[in-house]
Amino acid sequence: MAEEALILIDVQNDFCPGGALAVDGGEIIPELNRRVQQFEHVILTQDWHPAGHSSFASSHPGKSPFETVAMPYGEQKLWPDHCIQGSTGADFHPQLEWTKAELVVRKGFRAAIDSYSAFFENDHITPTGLGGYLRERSIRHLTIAGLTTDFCVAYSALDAIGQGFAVTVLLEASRGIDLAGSMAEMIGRMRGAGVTLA
Ligand code: VGL
Ligand code: ZN
Repeated sequence: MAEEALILIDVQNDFCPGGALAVDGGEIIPELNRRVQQFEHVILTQDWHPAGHSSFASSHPGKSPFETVAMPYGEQKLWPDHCIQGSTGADFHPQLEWTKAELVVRKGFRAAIDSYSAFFENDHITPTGLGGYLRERSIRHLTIAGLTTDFCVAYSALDAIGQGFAVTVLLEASRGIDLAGSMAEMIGRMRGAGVTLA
């Protein structure tokens, strides 16, 4: 029988108040904990960058966070240093009850390329392995929530649809960065691709 899974995207301290790239991530923790209880299978992603990662503005002299640079794989938005491997900022929010999670997918660990999506790096070619893992386990329906709505949640949802999964995104259990209209744009793209927005 087709199985379903809950995928929580990047519910990490650096995306929560006080963190390096903070959105209102703390607000959604109680709702995420309720969802974790409801699902049999829970998977987490963890943004996991080496120090000096190429997505950090600090790695590009003269550039500031939220500017864009051309990378060999396309345009890349630059961010404040965040989610550095082993740092407190990269830890999951302390109130997130994630003990039962069956898999933690780390992404963004290659210095030269960023990865918003849980499925592919930002070249849209290099897989994380999650698609194969889910298929092998006969998981066909994904419910996705977390941080941030307009980047890692949205790109994960779009790639999941592209991989043939049925996808629901829990907007009320997600929070976005909203740079230059990115919330409206990415919600529109998700709706257009056939993501169920709940
Ligand atoms: C994210 C920007 C940089 C996210 C990760 O989790 O949405 N955004 N790295
Ligand atoms: Zn990142």
